[in-house]
Amino acid sequence: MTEGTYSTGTRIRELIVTPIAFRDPPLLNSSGVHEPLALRCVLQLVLEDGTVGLGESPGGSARLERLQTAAKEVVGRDVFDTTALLAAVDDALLPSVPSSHERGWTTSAIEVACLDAQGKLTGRPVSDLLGGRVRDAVPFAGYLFHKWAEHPALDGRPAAGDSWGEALDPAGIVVQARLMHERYGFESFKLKGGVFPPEQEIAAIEALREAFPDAPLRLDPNTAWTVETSVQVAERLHGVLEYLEDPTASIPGMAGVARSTGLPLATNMCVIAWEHLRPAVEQNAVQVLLTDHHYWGGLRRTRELAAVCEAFGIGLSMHSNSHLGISLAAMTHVAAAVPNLHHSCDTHYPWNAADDIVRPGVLEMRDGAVRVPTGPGLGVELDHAALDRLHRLYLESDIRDRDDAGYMRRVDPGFEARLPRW
Ligand code: GKR
Ligand code: MG
Repeated sequence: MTEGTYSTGTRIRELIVTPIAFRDPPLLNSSGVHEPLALRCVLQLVLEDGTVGLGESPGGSARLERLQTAAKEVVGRDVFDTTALLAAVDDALLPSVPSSHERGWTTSAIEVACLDAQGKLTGRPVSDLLGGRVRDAVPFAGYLFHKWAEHPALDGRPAAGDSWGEALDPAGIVVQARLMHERYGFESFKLKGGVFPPEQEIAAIEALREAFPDAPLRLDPNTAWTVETSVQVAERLHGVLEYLEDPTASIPGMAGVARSTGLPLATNMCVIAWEHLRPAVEQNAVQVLLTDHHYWGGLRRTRELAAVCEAFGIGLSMHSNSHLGISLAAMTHVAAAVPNLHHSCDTHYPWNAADDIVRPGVLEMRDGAVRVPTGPGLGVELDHAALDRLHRLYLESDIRDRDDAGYMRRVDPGFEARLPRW
């Protein structure tokens, strides 16, 4: 299509990037603990006819700066010319951002905003623009974390608790899973591990199995274990877990574990860019890939990734990080349009939903699933008052980059984020 074919109304007038901060509970992981505020960037892609496409990206100073660079690149381009537009953004970032994975975070957020705008212009949901949905609701897993009861009092801030309470042992994890089930109806669970010695985390999984005899379970220690420890845990939990996620680091490390166990291994850490697929397949390092449109370059690229996984017999699940409703909507649309989604998707949403920046009503987590929005675009509406409030919270806070280890050290000065730890 030549440039002249487009209507001027579909040209991009402006990309507004708003950094925000929202409350996050003290969730523990192998790097430390979540700070009281998590960061995201909200994108509003404004077209000449006034249509606005929404996007959401992880925050942090480097990602914010890249989005601001990209904002200059997209002005004047046609919103339907997405392939060329994203290539231009990628080219603009290339000199300063050599990692294709890192550039993927920026192009993805912009692609989602373009698709939202395209959906609004055509009156079709984003899932239709991805080929149509093959399911009306997308299943998610209850994402369990060891956690403190409250954020400690620091810097003159009072201690801040939440409605989930403490979970520092297997019994606490089961209580949390029951709450997740009661509040959202989750039928499958993922436990974030790498916090306590493997023996305790095996006990937590066994306690979950007893409490939920039929629920698919998974465990993710974020590379806290050596190959040897990973093999031992895999032996103990074979037949209990549906998969073991990132027990150890790197493609060769995961391949070493895979050679000694029949338990499927999953990753969102060692296969995070296109160039990782070939060695992972050659070494049979992973049997399940956790996709994440936020860094695989967008929703269309995620569909393409799903096709590659299908070709190589790799199962598909979905990764998440602390996020809000624009991301949840995008995750739901793409998950609905991927036929070979084999597992329920991850989501942090229950931990952060109270601070959402989209209006309530569309994205309800019910029976462990989110119904695919059927309105135009992503189907969600920005709550401008909530966006302003969270932007002010960002400006007033001194958090500019996620630092789980640094925050942990303020509470436990001897903490070392050493991996593998066991
Ligand atoms: O939120 O602490 C966390 C998680 O550990 C997150 O940072 C991971 O990226 O959820 C993620 C995972 O599955 O590895
Ligand atoms: Mg993971």
